[in-house]
Amino acid sequence: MREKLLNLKNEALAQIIQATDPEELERLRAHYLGKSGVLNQISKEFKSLFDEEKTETGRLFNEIKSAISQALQPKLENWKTGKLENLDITLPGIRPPQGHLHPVTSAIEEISSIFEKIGFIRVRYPEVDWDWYAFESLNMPASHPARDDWETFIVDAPEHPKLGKIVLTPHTSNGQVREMERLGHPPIRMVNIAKCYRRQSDVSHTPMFHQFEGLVIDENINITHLKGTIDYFVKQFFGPNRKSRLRPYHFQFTEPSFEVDVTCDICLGKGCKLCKEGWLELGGAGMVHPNVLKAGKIDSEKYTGFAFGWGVERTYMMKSGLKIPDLRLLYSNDIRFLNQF
Ligand code: FA5
Repeated sequence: MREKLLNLKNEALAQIIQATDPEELERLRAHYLGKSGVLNQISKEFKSLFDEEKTETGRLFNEIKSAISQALQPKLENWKTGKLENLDITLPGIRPPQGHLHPVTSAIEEISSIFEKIGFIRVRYPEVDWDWYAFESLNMPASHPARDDWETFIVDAPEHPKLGKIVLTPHTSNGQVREMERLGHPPIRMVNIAKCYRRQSDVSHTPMFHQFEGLVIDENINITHLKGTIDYFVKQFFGPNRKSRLRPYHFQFTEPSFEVDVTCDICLGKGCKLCKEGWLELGGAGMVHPNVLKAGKIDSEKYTGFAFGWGVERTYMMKSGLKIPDLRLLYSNDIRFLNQF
């Protein structure tokens, strides 16, 4: 009996809350509280209860009857008088909680659109790829010491007779030869943005991060095109008062190779406590090595090209006003941190 009464109460209150017109409310009142309504029918079953149960069940019965009546009455009154229950239309609305894109996703969208404006095509290549594309075709034969820099995760799977082992791509440069194969011939202007993986974790390294890789191949491409493209990106992404510079460096797949720096957002190149003599390191770049063009079956006598590859997270951190003390925070899924962006 107790179960039956409690279920009845829940069912009645749910129907009253959902009722949208006075006729429905009247029908519910008759159904539950009327002379031949459900509650009166139940009260007839009281006779069969033991004496000790009668008092307890009677109290519950009265409570439920008055709960249903209290839910019905004001709603019916309001309909009759034309007043809508608890509704003050002069109060400001309550904004429903609204999510937003992850800062790294926003950065990827911004980076893509900056390069697309000057004719680059956004592409995406596998994040789990063959050794051939990640290393061998990039002028890094098996057991070349330069490979160590990429601290690569190798998948425990059978090797391909020609393409070698399967790796979690440690950089987006695996897209270079893939893009040459896709298009077959220059001109090539790609921007490849994808996840990369390395066995690294500290304040400036995450085991999973993103890179964006630019690759341009055509006739008569030289370093001035590389520098011009970098300058264009730096002004668009960081602002017109920021500058870039190329520093000599070494990568197996570019010759000559550079590291690209951008002026510090605090001191704008003068030098301060937060930067190295006014400059922050953005990433690698260089002129595509002839061996890489050969691996992509492109005539290295006729065509030249440049490439660059930078971390999305680090590049985003160098934007004015963003001070992220630990890169790993970006992937900690802490809503208090992410809400700030
Ligand atoms: C490379 O990965 C080269 N493939 C870049 C390149 C492309 C050079 C084309 C020449 C031509 P490097 O290992 O320096 O280079 O990484 C490039 C950038 O990726 C770094 O500057 C940094 O911004 C980012 N990066 C590298 N490892 C991590 C990591 N564990 N966490 C976050 N960002 C990282």
